[in-house]
Amino acid sequence: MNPPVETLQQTIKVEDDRTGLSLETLKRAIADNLFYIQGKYPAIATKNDFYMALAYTVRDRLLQRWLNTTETYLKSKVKVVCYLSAEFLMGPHLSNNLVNLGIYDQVRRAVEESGLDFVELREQEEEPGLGNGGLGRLAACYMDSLASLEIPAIGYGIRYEFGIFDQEIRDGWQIEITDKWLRYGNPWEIERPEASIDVKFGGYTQAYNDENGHYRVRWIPDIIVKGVPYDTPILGYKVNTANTLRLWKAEAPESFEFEAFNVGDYYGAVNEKVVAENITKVLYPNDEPIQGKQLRLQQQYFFVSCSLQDMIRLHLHRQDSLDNFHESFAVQLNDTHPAIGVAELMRLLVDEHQIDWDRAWQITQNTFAYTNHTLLPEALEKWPLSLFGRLLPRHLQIIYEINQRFLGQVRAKYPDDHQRIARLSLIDESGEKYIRMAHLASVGSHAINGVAALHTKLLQQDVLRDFYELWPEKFTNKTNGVTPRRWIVVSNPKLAELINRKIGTNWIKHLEELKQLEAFVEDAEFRQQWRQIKQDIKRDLAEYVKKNHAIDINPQSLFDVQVKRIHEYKRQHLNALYIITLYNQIKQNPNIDVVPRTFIFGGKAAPGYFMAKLIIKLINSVAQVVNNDPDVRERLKVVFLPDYNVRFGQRVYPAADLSEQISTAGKEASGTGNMKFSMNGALTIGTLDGANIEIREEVGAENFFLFGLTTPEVYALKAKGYNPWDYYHANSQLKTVIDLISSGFFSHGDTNLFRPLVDSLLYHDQYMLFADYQSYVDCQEQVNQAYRDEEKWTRMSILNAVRMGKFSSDRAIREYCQEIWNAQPVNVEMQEYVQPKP
Ligand code: 9GP
Repeated sequence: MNPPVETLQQTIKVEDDRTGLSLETLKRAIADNLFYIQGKYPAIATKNDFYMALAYTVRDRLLQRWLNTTETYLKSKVKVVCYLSAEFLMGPHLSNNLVNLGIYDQVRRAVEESGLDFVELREQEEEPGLGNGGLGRLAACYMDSLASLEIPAIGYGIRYEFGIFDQEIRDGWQIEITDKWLRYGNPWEIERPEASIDVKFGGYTQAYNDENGHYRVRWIPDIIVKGVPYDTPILGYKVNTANTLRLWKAEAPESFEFEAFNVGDYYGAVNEKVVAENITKVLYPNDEPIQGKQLRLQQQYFFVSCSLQDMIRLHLHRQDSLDNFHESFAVQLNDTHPAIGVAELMRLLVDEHQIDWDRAWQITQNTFAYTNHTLLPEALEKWPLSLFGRLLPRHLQIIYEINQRFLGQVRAKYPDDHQRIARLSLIDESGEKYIRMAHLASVGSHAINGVAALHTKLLQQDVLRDFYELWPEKFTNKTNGVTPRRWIVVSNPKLAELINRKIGTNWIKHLEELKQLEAFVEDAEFRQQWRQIKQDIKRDLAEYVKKNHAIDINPQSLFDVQVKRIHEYKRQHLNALYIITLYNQIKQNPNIDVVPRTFIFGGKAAPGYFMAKLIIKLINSVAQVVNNDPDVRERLKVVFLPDYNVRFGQRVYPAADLSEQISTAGKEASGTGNMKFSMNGALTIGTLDGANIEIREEVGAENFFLFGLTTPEVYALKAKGYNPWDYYHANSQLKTVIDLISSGFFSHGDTNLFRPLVDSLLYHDQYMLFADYQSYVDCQEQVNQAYRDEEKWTRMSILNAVRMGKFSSDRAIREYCQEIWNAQPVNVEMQEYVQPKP
């Protein structure tokens, strides 16, 4: 038998097929899993079978840690952070687990020595796309940091059967394809039917007096749906802590099915099942008006109720009374999607556990904290009262009661300020009545935070101003962060290796230590190595694009990348206007000396968001013309890479030279892509928006390409009366670009195709592209000049990456732990592996 491998904090002492880390053991485990789990032998196995066998081999090596972690939490009274989120955009698990276990190279060798292609198997993994973008990916980064910092945590969410749609591009348009990520099974999760939970919907309430004569309310629902948990281990980086991501799947309770079946209503029984299972069928793409979407409210209530009932069960397993529930759990509301939790916890405490209202309210407020992720008014959730009352009659009563007590407090502080009272109310009564979920979250939480300094300031001044005036002490800022494990070590192994050679590996858990690399900025050899890595990755990406999309791109050109959701406020079309500007310059003077650039776009548009889809069409139409014009001669290339997702992000961030962060100031709450680019040595062209401001502060103004209006300037211009026509008439370059689009030049002569986009710019330009256009074009010229000086560019690139310490999600999580959750790390001791008794 081979000796155990010392890769982890503690050695696993027993070398067996499920835990062993020697090459021989790993090879045998893969072969065994192929045979015993997949039921295949190599000659008939598919690539996916081999991937599954490998994934189970890795999962086995997580289990000891996972079970020890769970046991540690159950045995002691540690405080557990519960991250409630309707989205977790985890991305592929395999590589991340290998890195965090510290066995990447060992497993890779075992796979290769088994005669298999490691990269090919790795690419088999279907990524769980259970989120739309930034908000869901942030939740995933935070899960990684919580485990790496050894903070007890559970991520609670929804196990959507279909995640974010797969995107195809046909004739330049986005086409949505259902994401069947569970088609071949998911080796990382374990179903726990024994821990299922019932959730009620609809019906009515009844008042009664209990045996002590106390007034009580009971809820008699129309239907009951069963929530079945599926658990995925989330291992920290080289620690024993493996926390749990618990996602709920909706099913019909069997008893209901049988009842109908027994009376001969077979179809009724099956229908019940269909209705129940619908709840967790599909992720809602964001940016669509969701008001009135009953299923969405059902989803939110379903996962929140399951999660809170689960917490109560866990709490009562450890202690007798719910009186100190808030000392057991810190519950973070990731945006307003789980805000119904405030009313649900009150219902559970008051109706089901007979705790009196005032005490229940203290517990509730001490339990919850709320993160706001957007200032866009259309994204602030509100539910029509009628719909809400039909689905959750008891919660409506509870919300009324919370509101009445809350407005009583407000009245006491601001007597006769009726407007303020109407503004603060949990119910919007200005027209059709709505429940304001951000208000429910704010009232029911002890802490409220934004996700970047500017965003928090704007929340305080604007969206939640009345709440800020009422409770300034509740507000804090928690600037977002991203995990360096996935976004450097997994995505950019060559860069990680170079850093390791220079300063060791401590930076992976203490990103601020990257600063030590500043000492090497003047080292020509180091700069050469840095450049070479970027070059190699760009070449790999060029090969990938050639192979998968049949487009030739020049790896020597400046890779200018904008990848993120497609939205007017993110202004992908401003980027397109610049491309057309450059194109016009070349057409006017075909021998002009321009810096060769490849413009790379990626991102999905919400299926119902017409303008965003038209922006995709515009980019592809411009690409068609530019890429096929002989005058351009390979100096400009435009590619829209379909189906941008976590896996593709891992490929593209390390390859970027320039990161486009060009939202209208005051619109992007934070951004996290901006951080991933910089960490991988891309320079940013950006506005003073979201976390860009803090990134620029950290990397230095001289290493950041800044353009555009500031937020106060945007507000002032709006107040003064913004007229896009003024810019159109005053700027001949801009006018030429707009006229060219209008003329049908990019649409085979069709002058109608892009009219909605052009008209929206000319007549409204809500996101002020015209106002920022010239500043953007000028700034892009500075980018060109900087790129011509290779050594200067490399220095800037290095300084960007090594000054990114602040943007590790570890820093963000530490702040949440200290300032909001009051949660401490807990050491998980590894138990000696116990062989099952024969
Ligand atoms: O738009 C914000 C984005 O700026 C931020 O980085 C991310 C994580 O905090 O959240 C996004 N918001 C949403 O996805 C929906 O509110």
